[in-house]
Amino acid sequence: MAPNRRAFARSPARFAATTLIGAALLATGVARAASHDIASFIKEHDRNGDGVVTAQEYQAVRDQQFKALDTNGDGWVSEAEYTAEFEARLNKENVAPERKAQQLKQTHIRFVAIDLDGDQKMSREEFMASGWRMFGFHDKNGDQKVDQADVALAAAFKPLLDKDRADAGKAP
Ligand SMILES: [Ca+2]
Ligand SMILES: [Ca+2]
Ligand SMILES: [Ca+2]
Repeated sequence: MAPNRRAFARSPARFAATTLIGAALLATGVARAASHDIASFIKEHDRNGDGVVTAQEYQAVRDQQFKALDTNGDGWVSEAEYTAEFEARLNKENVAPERKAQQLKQTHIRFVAIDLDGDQKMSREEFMASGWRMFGFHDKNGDQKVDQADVALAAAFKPLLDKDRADAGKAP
């Protein structure tokens, strides 16, 4: 780990970013949506359409995404570039204005979380590191592939996670 990254890992900005993301994920019910999220992840990254996202395939798609995000081609992605891409997607999907404003706020939180050293530039390394965290999160059985086996695992654990949550809500 680079020293500047280590410093940021301890910094209040980093803490605030990860806490906000945690809260946002809980609010949207990440456990409930886990199996659905993996299915969308496969749809978005399965380049050859065999239903499996290999690590190599993911790397290639992620590389392409970074290039597309870096619209002025200076080798890093600014928050403006990052937001513009997301906003274009929301516009295409005809998202309601109030939902759009909320989503753009999330975009800022995501940018801060990906920009590990806090220099306001999303480097390729930072973008890839964030991608591998996501890949690892979806690869439930840890075989370096994301496929239906991971969807099935997430679906199988869903009732357990839901039960934990229900129990947590009960008085002791
Ligand atoms: Ca594939
Ligand atoms: Ca950075
Ligand atoms: Ca897997």
